[in-house]
Amino acid sequence: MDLGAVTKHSTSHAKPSGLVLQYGTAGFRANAEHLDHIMYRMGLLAVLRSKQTKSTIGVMVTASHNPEEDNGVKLIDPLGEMLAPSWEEHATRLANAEEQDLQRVLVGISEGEAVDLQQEAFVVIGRDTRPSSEKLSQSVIDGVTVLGGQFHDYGLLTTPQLHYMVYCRNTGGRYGKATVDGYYQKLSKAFVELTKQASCSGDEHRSLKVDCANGIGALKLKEMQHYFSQGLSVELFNDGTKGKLNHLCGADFVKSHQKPPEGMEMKSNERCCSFDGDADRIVYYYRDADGQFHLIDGDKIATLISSFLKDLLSEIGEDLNIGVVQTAYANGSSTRYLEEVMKVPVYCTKTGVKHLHHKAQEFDVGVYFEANGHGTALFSKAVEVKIKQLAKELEDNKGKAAKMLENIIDLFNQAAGDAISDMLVIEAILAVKGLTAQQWDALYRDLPNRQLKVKVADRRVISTTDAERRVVTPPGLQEVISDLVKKYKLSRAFVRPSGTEDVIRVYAEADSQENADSLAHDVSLAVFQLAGGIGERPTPGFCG
Ligand code: 16G
Ligand code: MG
Repeated sequence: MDLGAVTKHSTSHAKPSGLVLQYGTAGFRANAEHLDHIMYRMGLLAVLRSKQTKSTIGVMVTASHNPEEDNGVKLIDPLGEMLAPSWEEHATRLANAEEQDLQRVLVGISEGEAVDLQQEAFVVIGRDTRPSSEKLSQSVIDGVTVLGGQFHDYGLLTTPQLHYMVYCRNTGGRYGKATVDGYYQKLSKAFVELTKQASCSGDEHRSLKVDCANGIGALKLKEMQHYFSQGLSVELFNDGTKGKLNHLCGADFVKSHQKPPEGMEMKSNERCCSFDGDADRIVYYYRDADGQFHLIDGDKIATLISSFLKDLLSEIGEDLNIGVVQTAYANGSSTRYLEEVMKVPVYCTKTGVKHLHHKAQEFDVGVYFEANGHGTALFSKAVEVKIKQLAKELEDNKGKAAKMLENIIDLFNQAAGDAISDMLVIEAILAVKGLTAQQWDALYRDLPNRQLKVKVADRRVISTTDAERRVVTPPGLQEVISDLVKKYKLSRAFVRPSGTEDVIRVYAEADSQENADSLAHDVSLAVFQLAGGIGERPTPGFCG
């Protein structure tokens, strides 16, 4: 390690003294102006991680659904997964080291992790369409090169595409070709083959309206659409030519405001969906004949997918287990439907994709989705091999089911939740089953719910247990919440510190919207009073 060079280059990526940032749920996020030193240092860290794992590591520059002025960065581990937790801690320490401590912290990480400095390092880099992203990704490259790492800069990519590239590169091309074209071809081929099986069930030409949040999803879908146009035509809105990234549009806006994005013309009963700013989340929606808006969120996506997979798995009859993983935000109706009607086991983990992903890997087939639309399905290697073998050997119904599963495996991005891949899976399932968005939506009715935010002096005063469903500290808060919940029917509420914003999040659901709002408000007040609220007290009707 040329520590002199590290320090010398660091002066042109100087850390504003005193600035402290955390590697949060999905990496660092802040106003883009505060991130130059973070990018340089994550370049350094990616090299150490690459040497340690003897694998390619990814660095993605994006702040997902955050406002355009923000940016962020996260590292991608060898199998396309989120960075290991112990390295998140290294990332935070390295990011916050003052200039004079940088060398010491870097050496500390390298020695503590027994990194072989002679080992080669390779880092792949991607970025979203934010105006700040290009310059920030140059700073990552500076960090990589100063430690002697090799790199490939993919330029503009969706976050899941970079996960895919990392996974391909570390599995010797078996998963797919590590190029954008390789990604388009792999997914489109699987999609077109799957939907061919639908043509026997009276196929009409399928079309879908897509709100791209004025982000990278628009660019990539434009490039990709001719690959799958035989099966689906997409009409793009908020494609970045006019509007501002994530502003009044995108999956996060639609889910949290439960209304359509600006800039999209919706006729009644047309199927529409929204991506977020880096295209790793998707939600669906439509307007009914009375003009009423209906949201089809990640929970309903998980239900559609797991029900389809469960039927195919029972058709091939190999006693393969399927599990669904959700978080506390999953609508109570979805959990009840999955467990009681579909008889599928459901598990709850903490918020954040890494937790869901990890749990889903315990099953032969693990479907995970957050209510906000981030998710995918994972197939164990043994299941994949079995299915491919059956698909090759059999011509009967079992063989047909195996062929469909084979295509589904190829169509899902197994490295990360992916709006483009999920969209194609959903469109294929709807086509094969001959379902409209309304029929899909009618599987169950969501319980009315409300999410609020409360500002507190220090959000770390709230700690939780039981997959964030119960509060441990401050003492007494859980008892108050439990008493409030008892006042309503079909009710549930929980609070947790956000991993991406300096706030406490409050979630409540109940038998009516009025009751859900009132419960959310009461719980917000309790948080404000018992957890050191600052600023204005929550008032009824306040929609944080
Ligand atoms: C990040 C997470 C997302 C989670 C959200 C929660 C990833 C890739 N993204 O966007 O899964 O739902 O944070 O945000 O893990 P919060 O902690 O502010 O509620
Ligand atoms: Mg995102």
